[in-house]
Amino acid sequence: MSSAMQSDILTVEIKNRVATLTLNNVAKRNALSAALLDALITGLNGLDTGEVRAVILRAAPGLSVWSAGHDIKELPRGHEDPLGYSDPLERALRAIRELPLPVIAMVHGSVWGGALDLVLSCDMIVADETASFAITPVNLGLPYNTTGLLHFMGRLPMNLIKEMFFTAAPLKAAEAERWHIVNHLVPSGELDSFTMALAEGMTTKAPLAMAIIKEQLRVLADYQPIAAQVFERIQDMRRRVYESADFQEGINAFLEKRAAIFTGK
Ligand code: LCV
Repeated sequence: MSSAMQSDILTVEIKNRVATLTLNNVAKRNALSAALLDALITGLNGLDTGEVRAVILRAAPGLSVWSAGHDIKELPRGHEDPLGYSDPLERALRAIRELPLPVIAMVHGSVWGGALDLVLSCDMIVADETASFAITPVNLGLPYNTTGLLHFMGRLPMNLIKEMFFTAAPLKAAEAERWHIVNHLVPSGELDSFTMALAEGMTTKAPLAMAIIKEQLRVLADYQPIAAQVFERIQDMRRRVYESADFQEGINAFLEKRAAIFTGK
């Protein structure tokens, strides 16, 4: 049984109770624009019909970039939290985390910035030797958001988190396997078949039990008590960063295709 929803930047194909969502904005390296993220959220929300039992999120075949991360051209420019609760990327992360179906990120190519938060929000990650993973706010002068940092803290050791955030350097596939970022690292020729087999293996399991266990794990992992005063202090510190000249410089440098020169102001 196969059906497909076609939009120019995201496709949804359903086969053997597995829905495959493909990021398809090749020209923009699957930069996570509001349009692409809204299509992703719509695609995900259309799957909870009982016909689908597992989801694969992938990029179009053959791309060297899985996703270039948040669309930098759409980042709010100062005086507004660049990764606020209603940002399309944050809505997409919640859509994946709250979907009552297992979601596998299938990664071929490089993953940048907020796309790493997206991949880590999936329930499992299968990658091949071309995969790499980078988190890049220090390239832009952007104060990453608290929810996002908690996502990383729930998955990775603090020393790795700090190295990745402070260097913005891509972590290569073998390193990602060593740090257990990926569930499986497989040869690129086997990536599609391995991932589909993993997904299909879950389609015969009890969907109600799977959905409630996923939700229990989400609620328990996300339960991070934080004092209101601490949260307000963090938001005040973040505001000073996203209102800084450095943040403007970071975005301008990307748009002008040049290296940024940060002054700490
Ligand atoms: C808009 C893009 C992008 C893009 N946005 O191709 O993590 S945080 O906090 O920083 C968060 C806010 C976040 O996710 O920020 C974004 C982090 N992403 C990055 O820093 C990656 C930026 N992109 C690149 O470094 C390169 O594009 C890569 C290495 C991904 C691919 O390089 P390649 O040479 O293959 P181009 O750079 O030529 O990009 C092709 C087109 O896609 C646009 C880019 O502007 C270009 O458009 P034009 O053809 O109009 O010039 N593009 C790429 N990434 N994140 N637009």
